[in-house]
Amino acid sequence: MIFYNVGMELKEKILERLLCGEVSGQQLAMKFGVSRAAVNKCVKKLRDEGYDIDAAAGRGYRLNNTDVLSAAKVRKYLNTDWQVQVLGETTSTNDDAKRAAALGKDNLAVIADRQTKGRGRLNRAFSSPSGKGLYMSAIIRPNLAFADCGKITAYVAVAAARAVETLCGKSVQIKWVNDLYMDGKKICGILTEGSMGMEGGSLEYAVVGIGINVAKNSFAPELAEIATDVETESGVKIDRCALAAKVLDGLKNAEREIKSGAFVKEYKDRSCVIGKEVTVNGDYTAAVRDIDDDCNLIIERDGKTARFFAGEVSLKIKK
Ligand code: BT5
Repeated sequence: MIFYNVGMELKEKILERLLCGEVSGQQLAMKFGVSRAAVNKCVKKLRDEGYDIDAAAGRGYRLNNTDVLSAAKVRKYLNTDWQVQVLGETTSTNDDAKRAAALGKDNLAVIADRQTKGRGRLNRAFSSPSGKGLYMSAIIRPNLAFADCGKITAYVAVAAARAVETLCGKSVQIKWVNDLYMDGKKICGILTEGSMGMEGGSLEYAVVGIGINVAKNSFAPELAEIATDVETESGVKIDRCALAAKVLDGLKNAEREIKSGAFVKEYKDRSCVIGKEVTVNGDYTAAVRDIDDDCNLIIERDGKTARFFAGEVSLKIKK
């Protein structure tokens, strides 16, 4: 059953209904208490946005193409309660979500078809071309003390890995701390930003930005060596709306899982760095020994061990 939000535009409601199968203009008009002309106008708008909608005489409207990003379609797949905003283009969905979080929004996911200034950690660029990936930032407000906030990115990595793996059937590894890999190449990066309450010393909100290379992509030469996409690696075309919903559903237990650390075992099991030789910050070579219960990295160099928090270092796995 579909629940229509009171604030939803008629166009979105019609799209949501079309996603469930063929329906006549008359049925739509009656269902939403509007005129046939209003329905026709919305169908025209949807066609202008790229939806391929047939209108067969005596039968009704049928939606043919489905790989279009839309809030209605993400909602169709969701099993949990999220507000979803879909944009054609934006600079960075993390910036959009941070602005909304500062205004008090919660449970909101901002998704864009492309980003003109998608970014990773330390302001590094994250390539975000149209039609190729899922670029999404979600506002979460788990009640966490400062000490637990370092685990947010790791938790999101596990949620995203599970979602991709469920939909494409191919296993996903995690490169500490925020990258997802398939067969030795990066398919996804995660950028967590947030705000701490000054008085209580606890998290006010976190914006978790997730960029997943979904469809076959021809990466620029400097990226082609290290990046890949889910379709190339698994042979499966994942629907971006279904993927968005799966990731969001997986974020719903953030507070409980981060506090209990229940996800850490899976984070470690998926690690592609434990036991490997790595280059740290492009500077020196070390061996990764373990990841601890707080998701810190433990390395060994010249017989001495050192522990790193998320964000402190960048790793390159040695071949
Ligand atoms: C990340 O940082 O990979 C985090 C990326 C987060 C992107 C999401 S998309 C939605 C939200 N809005 C944003 O603006 N950001 C978030 P980091 O680990 O620092 O990796 C950055 C490095 O990954 C770059 O320097 C490139 O080497 C590489 N890279 C850039 N684009 C890539 C892509 N599409 N796929 C794989 N690797 C990429």
